[in-house]
Amino acid sequence: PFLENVVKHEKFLKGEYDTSFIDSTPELFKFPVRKDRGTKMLNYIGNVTINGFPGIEKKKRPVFEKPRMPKLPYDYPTKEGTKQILDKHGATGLVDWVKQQKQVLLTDTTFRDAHQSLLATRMRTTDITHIAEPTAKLLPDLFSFEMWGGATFDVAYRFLKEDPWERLLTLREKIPNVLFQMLFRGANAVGYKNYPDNVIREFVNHSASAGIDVFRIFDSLNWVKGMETAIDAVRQTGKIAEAAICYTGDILDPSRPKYNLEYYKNLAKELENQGAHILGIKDMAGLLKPEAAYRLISELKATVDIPIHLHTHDTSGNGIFTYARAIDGGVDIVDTALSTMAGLTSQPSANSLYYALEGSERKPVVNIDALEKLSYYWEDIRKYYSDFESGMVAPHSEVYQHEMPGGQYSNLQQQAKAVGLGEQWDDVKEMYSRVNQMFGDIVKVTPSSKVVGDMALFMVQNQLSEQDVLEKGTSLDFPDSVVELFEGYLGQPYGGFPEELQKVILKGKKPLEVRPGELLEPVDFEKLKEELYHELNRQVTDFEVISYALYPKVFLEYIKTVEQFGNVSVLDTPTFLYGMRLGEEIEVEIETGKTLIVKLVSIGQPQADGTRVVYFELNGQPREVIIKDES
Ligand code: 3PY
Ligand code: ZN
Repeated sequence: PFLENVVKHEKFLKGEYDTSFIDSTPELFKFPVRKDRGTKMLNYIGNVTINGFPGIEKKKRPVFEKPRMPKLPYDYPTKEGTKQILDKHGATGLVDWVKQQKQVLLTDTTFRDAHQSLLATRMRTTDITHIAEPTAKLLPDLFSFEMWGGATFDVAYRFLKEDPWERLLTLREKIPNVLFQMLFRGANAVGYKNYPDNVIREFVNHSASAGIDVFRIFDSLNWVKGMETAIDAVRQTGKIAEAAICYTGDILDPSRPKYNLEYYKNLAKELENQGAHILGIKDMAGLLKPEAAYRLISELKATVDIPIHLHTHDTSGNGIFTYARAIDGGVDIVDTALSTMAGLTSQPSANSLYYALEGSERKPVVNIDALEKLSYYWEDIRKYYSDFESGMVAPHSEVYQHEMPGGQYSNLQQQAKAVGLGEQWDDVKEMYSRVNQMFGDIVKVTPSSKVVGDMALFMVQNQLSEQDVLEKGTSLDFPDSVVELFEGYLGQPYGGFPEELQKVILKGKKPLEVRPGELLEPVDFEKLKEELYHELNRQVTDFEVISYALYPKVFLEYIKTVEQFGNVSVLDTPTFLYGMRLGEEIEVEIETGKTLIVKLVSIGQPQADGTRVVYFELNGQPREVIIKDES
């Protein structure tokens, strides 16, 4: 690209540059042999065909039906929506509009939380972008699409080998009419630890400029101080700061008074004073029971002036009932997913809620046929990812006991298996709730939920009781995440840490009492850019620099994969996850208008060095690649 710029420069074209050094410097013309894009792609396909994909049981590529797409006339209009209201009237204009609506508004989470909670966040960009334009046309009346943030950011790099910014930019082009919403973990951004304040600001600015309109900001301990920087940063961009309270405990249970109605009312008031445009209630585990929802929402409506946006998970099977009562209580917006991506650990179904509110003046304005047609698409797409399903097939009311967030359940289950505790999964769940009590009954959501999970595994594995931890603690090597929590690196829990346990865990170390972001050295982005430039040997974008600041190792690992295999995000998902069947032919559009036709011809026997030759045809020409068989 640099040379291209030089030779296109007007001075160069006019011959005003002295370029004689080019003639006298022959080494400039020695280029490294670059593997072309086609070969890199064949290497990827050959490799996944022979060695499989991490997390997927090795098997021949299943035969999938072509996903059903809604059929729309080519000139079907894209109606203006909430995005235009925000762009024309600003954040307060949008908030006023929300307040004027009689019907309940819907956020669709299919693009983010639904697959984070059902399919371990593995949904690839191509499967989302294919349905994006029809979705924009068919659902113009939604409040927003939750389509970014949470775990999607690092999973994109780590497992899908694609660029999360690219997803955001592409979707924004295809969906111009409805607000885009992201989940933002306050001082932890889209990571698992606190970042310096300037990283938070930089991230918010770039996300806003790339297309995010609504930032749902939460703190994993409901610590308002941990949300301040993010709320302020979002307000400065002119976008919408939805500050969220994580719902935990049970306001109906008098034996658990810590998180009572007063607690939530005080927090709500505090967040409103802090500048929130919308109050989010983030019920990440699905603990908010229907009657509690009615009480909580009606009391909060009387406490704050800003609209209220409720998020729940349908794990217990009570999600629609909870929403119905929250709607009676006056909630303004609720989070739903398209039916085939809804239910269980995901959000309640939009389709079901539509029918549940038949006859109510608050029934959402949405095209039910559109919801059904779009659901067909997701029913077909979901099959690609079946190996990432949690195995939960029925409502799971036990969630009221263990209080594990929707997105954590299958993860922790995998973690337990990995350390040999698969058989003791029921003990781990029980220990999870005991650890919560031991920690003083804390909010459990990423990343604090991970700490509780780590400690539960640690205690089951080492057969420790609460008493053992206190008595033998000084000789125990606690998981790092547990030590960091008690050091104050995730902020301060409501009511403080249990002192005796904190002393045992910290072994004499002094805990933080201020916001970690105040102490963390600001990141020098110019310096980081320079560093990355040298590392990658090319110009880097600001987006890349931020990703590198957040996840240095994961980001560089991703870059390495791209160097090895090219841009694998252009492959269809069956090929990406399962490779190809013998004799199969696929088309890959490597860039707009440039399509490669790939046929898998045969696979050679393993050689003495463990490699196999894989024979392809690429656009009709024979090509072979050598793949190491890892089996
Ligand atoms: C996340 O932080 O990714 C969550 O979805 C928390 O509920
Ligand atoms: Zn959620």
